[in-house]
Amino acid sequence: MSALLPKFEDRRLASLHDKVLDGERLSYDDGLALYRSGDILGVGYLANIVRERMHGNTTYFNVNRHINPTDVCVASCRLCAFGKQRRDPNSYTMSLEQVWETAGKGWKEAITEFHIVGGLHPELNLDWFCQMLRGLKERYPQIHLKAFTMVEIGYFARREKLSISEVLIRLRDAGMDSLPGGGAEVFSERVRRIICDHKLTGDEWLETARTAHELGLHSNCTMLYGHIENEEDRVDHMVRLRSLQDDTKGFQTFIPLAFHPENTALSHIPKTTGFDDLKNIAVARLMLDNIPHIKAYWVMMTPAVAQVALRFGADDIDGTVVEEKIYHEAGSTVSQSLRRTDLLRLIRLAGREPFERDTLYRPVQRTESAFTVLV
Ligand code: V47
Repeated sequence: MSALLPKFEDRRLASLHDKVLDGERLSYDDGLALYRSGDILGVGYLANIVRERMHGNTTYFNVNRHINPTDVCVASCRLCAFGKQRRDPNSYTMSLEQVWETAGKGWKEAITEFHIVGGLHPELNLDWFCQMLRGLKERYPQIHLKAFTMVEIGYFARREKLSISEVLIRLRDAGMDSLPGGGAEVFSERVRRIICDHKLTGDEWLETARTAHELGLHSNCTMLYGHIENEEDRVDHMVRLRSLQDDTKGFQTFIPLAFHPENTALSHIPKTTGFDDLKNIAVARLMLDNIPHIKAYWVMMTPAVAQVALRFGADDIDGTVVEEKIYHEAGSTVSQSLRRTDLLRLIRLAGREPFERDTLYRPVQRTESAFTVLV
């Protein structure tokens, strides 16, 4: 019998093993113990139990395209290499026609999602973004619009002197179908003061997400790690997301995001390691027991590490992306795009079963040039 029990290098993991097998919620202190453990295989083993209990062998992916309408941003966050000042000759802002044209470029297989985020532009008003969404829906009615981080929503509200829910309702009426998870960074105010002092606070991010969920909109959530945060900040971030999710059930997916330091004001900070990237996936799967999916975003962690992450708690590898600016401005050297066949191969060679999903995790059936979402 004992030969069948896993041997943990870190004895503290043995007691967490019982909790995981019983489906018991892990505490803040358990989260810290996981982060402090050097036994990456033990932590990954525990996370894989939960991952397989929730999703079996299935690994989700989608066929999507990112669109960044502008990189002009009033926030100047130290963590970011993407945002530029309006007078910077290297900044860009697309016209509405350019956004609609860009949306149709760079893909052959029918895509199911546009992922749209951008800088906080001082001159583009809410009406401009509503027109952008309407124009996309007119031209691509079958494509899901996952658009605007909670940070952009908060900025629109301040700029237009509207409430968060008024902004969300206007955008929803114009075609926004759900929201991505960006801009959460780490909720600790001590950390935010240094890495993103002009951004909304952690509480404001959470309240904006709560409002979106109460309006029936789904969103994702993220955590930026590998800068100046400590393990307590990471666990606190996860516990706060978990607690909101207990109330709203609106988060679909958690995406841990590794800080990329190049071309940022924090460029002296070393890059994260594969060990830390896998650890964050695994701890997230174990702590966020009420968030259905954990995404190994291949752009952020490289396709090679994302593939291994599918055995450390992740059940989603994101999509084809097509064009990526946020990580590439910050020094990412991976390709900006993977084909659907590349994703299938990565997933299958990890011994997992690929499942093409739409943004809301419904199955997608496709011929080469069209798709049907099965509901
Ligand atoms: O909001 C910015 C982060 C986010 C850097 O919801 C940086 O499905 C690392 O949120 N190094 C954008 N990270 C990416 C994002 C995302 C990606 C894929 C899928 C989904 C989803 C969401 O990236 C930003 C910010 O939190 N970020 N600069 C940087 N230098």
